[in-house]
Amino acid sequence: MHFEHLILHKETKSATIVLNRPKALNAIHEGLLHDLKTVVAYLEKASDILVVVIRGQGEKAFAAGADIAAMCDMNSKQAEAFSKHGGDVFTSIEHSKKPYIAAVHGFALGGGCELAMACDLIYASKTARFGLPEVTLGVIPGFGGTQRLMRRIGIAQAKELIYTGKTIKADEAFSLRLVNQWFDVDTCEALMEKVTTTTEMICKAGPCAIAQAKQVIHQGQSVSLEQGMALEQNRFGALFDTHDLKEGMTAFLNKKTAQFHGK
Ligand code: DAK
Repeated sequence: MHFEHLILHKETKSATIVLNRPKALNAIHEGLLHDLKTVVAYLEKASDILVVVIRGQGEKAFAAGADIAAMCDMNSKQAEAFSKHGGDVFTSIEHSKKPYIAAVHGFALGGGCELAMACDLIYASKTARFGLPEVTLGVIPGFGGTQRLMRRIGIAQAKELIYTGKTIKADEAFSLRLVNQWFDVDTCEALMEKVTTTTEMICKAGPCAIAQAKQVIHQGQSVSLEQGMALEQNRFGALFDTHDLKEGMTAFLNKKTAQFHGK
């Protein structure tokens, strides 16, 4: 598949989406959003792909935000449409059956940070810099940042980051629990090697179970504990109708490695 603003690498069971506008630090404009929407929809249907990594092209940035040059002359209607377009694409990542991992090397600011937060896991190299500097431009985060940041790190810390627009390093992002892990590496390639350890573990698990776990955790965020437990019990039961569950449990009892087929 060919895209104008991103590159898709498919490995045996995983895929990597590379945001490919390095001259503009992978800033997100309509064209990149369009490509992202297409590739996410394509990967959703690709039964051979079990986990997806997103990274930026080049050593400087994951993505330095929404494209300021493209936004500068928008009127309110166009801006709202742009915000909705980005919001919908990022939500399709959050709602995907497959885990998405943001591999952040360099700047993940504004829309770049929002894209990372739409992913399930965020791993960072020591060069990573996170922030939502929108207010310094006279705007607010428009791709879900006001909502996802507080859900990830709590309302007080989210307000501080959003009101100040400050940029934080990988270790601080880790202590705020914005990122899952940061690694003492200074190249994107070295970060990707670290990320591979996790993608390989996910690829060995049952895809139906991963999909259900993702959905239940996500839906559980906005319901009561009782409703969340009921959801979990329902999905737990449903997995007993899958071949994957029989395969996983039979393989364990026979001391073999399970061969899952995602059904
Ligand atoms: N947009 C467009 N171009 C960008 C960019 C961006 N976000 N960030 C960097 N670039 C471009 C620079 O203009 C420069 O282009 P040339 O001058 O070479 O043509 C090139 O990338 C290299 O950048 P620098 O020369 O600035 O590189 P430095 O290493 O000196 O600085 C930096 C790196 C990341 C500190 C700096 O580039 C920077 O501060 N960039 C902007 C960061 C930022 O403010 N990001 C947040 C963007 S706002 C909404 C929808 C969405 C959003 C909000 C509302 N609605 C519609 C309501 C989201 C908003 C954002 O994400």
